Amino acid sequence: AWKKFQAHGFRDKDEFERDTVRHVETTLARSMFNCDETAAYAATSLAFRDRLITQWNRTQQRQTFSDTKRIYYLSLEFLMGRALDNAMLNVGAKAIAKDGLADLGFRIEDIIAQEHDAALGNGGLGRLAACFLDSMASLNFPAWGYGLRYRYGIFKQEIVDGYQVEVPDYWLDFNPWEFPRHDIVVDIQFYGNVRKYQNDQGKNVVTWEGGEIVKAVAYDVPIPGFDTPSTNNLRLWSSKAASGEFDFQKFNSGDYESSVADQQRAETISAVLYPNDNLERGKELRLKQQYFWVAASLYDIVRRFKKSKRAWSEFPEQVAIQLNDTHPTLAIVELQRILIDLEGLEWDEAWKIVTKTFGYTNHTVLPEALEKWSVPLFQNLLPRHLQIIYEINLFFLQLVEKKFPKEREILGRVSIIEESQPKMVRMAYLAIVGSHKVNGVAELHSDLIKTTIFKDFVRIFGPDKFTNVTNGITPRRWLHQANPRLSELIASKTGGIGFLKDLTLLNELENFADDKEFKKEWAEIKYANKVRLAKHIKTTTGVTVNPAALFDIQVKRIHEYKRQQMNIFGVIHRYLTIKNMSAEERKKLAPRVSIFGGKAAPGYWMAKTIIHLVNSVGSVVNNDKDVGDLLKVIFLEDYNVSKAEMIIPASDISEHISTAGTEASGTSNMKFVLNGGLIIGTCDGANIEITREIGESNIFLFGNLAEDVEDLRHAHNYGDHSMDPDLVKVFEAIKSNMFGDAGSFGALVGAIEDHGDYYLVSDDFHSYIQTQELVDEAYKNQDEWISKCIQSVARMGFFSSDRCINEYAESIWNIEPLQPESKN
Ligand code: 26Q
Repeated sequence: AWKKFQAHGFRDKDEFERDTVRHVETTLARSMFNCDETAAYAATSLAFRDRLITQWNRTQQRQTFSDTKRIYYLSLEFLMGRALDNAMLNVGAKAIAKDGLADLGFRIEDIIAQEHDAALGNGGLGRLAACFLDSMASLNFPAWGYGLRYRYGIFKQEIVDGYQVEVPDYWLDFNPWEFPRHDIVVDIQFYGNVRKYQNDQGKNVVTWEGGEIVKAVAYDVPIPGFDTPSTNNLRLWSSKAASGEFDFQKFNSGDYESSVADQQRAETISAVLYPNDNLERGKELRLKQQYFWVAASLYDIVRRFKKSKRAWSEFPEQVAIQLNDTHPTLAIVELQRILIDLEGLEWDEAWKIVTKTFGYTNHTVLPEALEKWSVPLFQNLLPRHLQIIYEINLFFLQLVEKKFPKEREILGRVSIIEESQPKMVRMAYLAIVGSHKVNGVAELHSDLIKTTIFKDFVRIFGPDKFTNVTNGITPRRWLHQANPRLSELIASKTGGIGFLKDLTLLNELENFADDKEFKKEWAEIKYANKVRLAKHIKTTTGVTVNPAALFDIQVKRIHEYKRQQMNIFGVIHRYLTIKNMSAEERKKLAPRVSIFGGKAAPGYWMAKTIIHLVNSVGSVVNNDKDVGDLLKVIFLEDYNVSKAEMIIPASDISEHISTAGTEASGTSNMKFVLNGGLIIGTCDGANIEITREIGESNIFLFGNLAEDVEDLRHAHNYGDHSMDPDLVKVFEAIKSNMFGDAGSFGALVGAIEDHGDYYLVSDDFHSYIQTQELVDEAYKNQDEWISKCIQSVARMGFFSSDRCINEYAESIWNIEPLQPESKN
């Protein structure tokens, strides 16, 4: 199987070496004698990039000539991580590169580690977009991603004295994976005025005039498929002043500063990724980013369609646009504007085309994350778009009125305009009205949106408009790349690497869940992965952890709903328990390492307090001689995609413990199980489907159910609730200044004790602690534990993003793959 791959890579290591040396000596203009790791990384990347470009051009040509439908995936976030390792594996030439680099005096791991993560995303939503690009290319779908080329991705996190400090992530210094397209530039308009008049033929026309123009410049990133020559495109837009470098007129008239300021203002649009995850804040610059990116992308898509000289009515047969959350919802309005204002179509005809083209994916039910924009802000920035939104709303409300003539109240509830002070545009409602399909990202989540936040819309449009597509992950990056030894072991038992293209082939592993030899190798690989993480912990935190201890990991964005606070309270409970034990009792305890990682949004005070508490508990526990190896508490700095690739394969148990009904899906739960770790979790998001697939006996579920959350919250607010006694003891310990000044943690404790415990930490604490004790017991029986892990992996086939993309293709996009041309 590997032989076949090499067709897209290098013939042999000599060819690889020749190309790499040539890039060192010519492209980089350096001599091989002073070629350091940075230069070796650059040259290796360029050598692989050359291979990708050839395949990429072929793929694009073929897609153009075949003239079939394309998918456009619009996402403000693409959390790609590193590209070189992925490129080597997808073209199937990593072994060759390894040998070649060794000849040149380098270890391939060190070269891979030179690359800076492309961190153009916050968390789950951004990484999902990256997994989808991998699957769409690997399945030979003609698909383009469209996003923003942020100069600064998500900030780098440093921990200083236990507190998070944010450092800008300037990542574009040297990026061999992007191609500037200085010939693909789109003018984007903001502000200005709308004028309506009759033209010479007596037709009513609308123009949008004046305001300011910013240029959008395209940068293309090749997306290689796995085991296929198909190489798709990710197009990222960068903003530039319309007047070029700076305004010469202003410059010559002596107004130098303001000419530079204009340029900087334009470049600000694509300067920085907003670091909020599941929180919206209504900043004008964010809306500017959205329109800038959406308008440039649609201009590009429409231009490509117009080349085909087809009738506009065929647009939805040629183009499917998927909206990754509401962030690109303006695309609906922009396409309607293009069709009626610029192309002269009638409203109804245009609107039919628009709604057939778009699909909207919802990723949250949290009210604070639902996007809303103030009408005055909109009016000023995008006056014509606001008019069109009002028009869309008018027609929509007329339809609702006709359907429910006796229900006046429904109109206010579903209106795209919220009648508040100021009025607000509800982006999710606009996205629903302007799309032909709306999907949630896991079964429970898709059910919840139908019965809660969007229930009126289900009555209006009927249930068929709403559907579920459970998330998935790419097994290429999250198994083959992150855990090569496990991938190889699986390949040896499932008939080669075919499982990486059809993950249901993992089923074969069921036969080895009790195979002694296989289990031994399995355990050795897990241990080696834990040793690797232990080394990383030692070098980054100075703490020594025992790789034989149970590694308990929670890595994800820090958020109250994800309940890292419950985890650390559980750790404190464990610490207090150990302190009260006799030496005899301590001997029976399973040693544990509690590992946390994740970024807090810079303005999210409570999340930052959680990080501070974890670090404070760590410095007490890790230095307590009584405790020794029995408990260590680690906070890993700057969690990102490349660190995830090292951390996830090293888990024994990982935590997915959100308040039931709050985590739309979660995707790291899938990554952990696929890498042979078990999980402790609530009945939330995709945990439920994971349980159904792998079996209840292979997962540690606990806590209240989503259907009971509302009543529990109600009880809290009416004083009908008493705090969990174990949690009270934990709070007493915190209040005794055991982990430093209790005042720093007052808000965290207060939110639970005095302010309604919105995320139900107290309600779930007891079952959480009990379930952790079950984990301790289960881990002592290593033989059974490993069997559970193997059985779980064997049943994870469903969670491939390939399955997920095939579902989108069939039920939303109505599109088929385009087989690549054969080599000859
Ligand atoms: C919105 C407006 C203004 C500024 C920022 C935002 C914003 C940015 C990012 C809102 C939300 C996000 C990210 C959301 C997210 O990552 N959601 C996660 O999506 C995953 C993929 O579907 C799910 O698995 C997670 O459950 C969900 O939390």
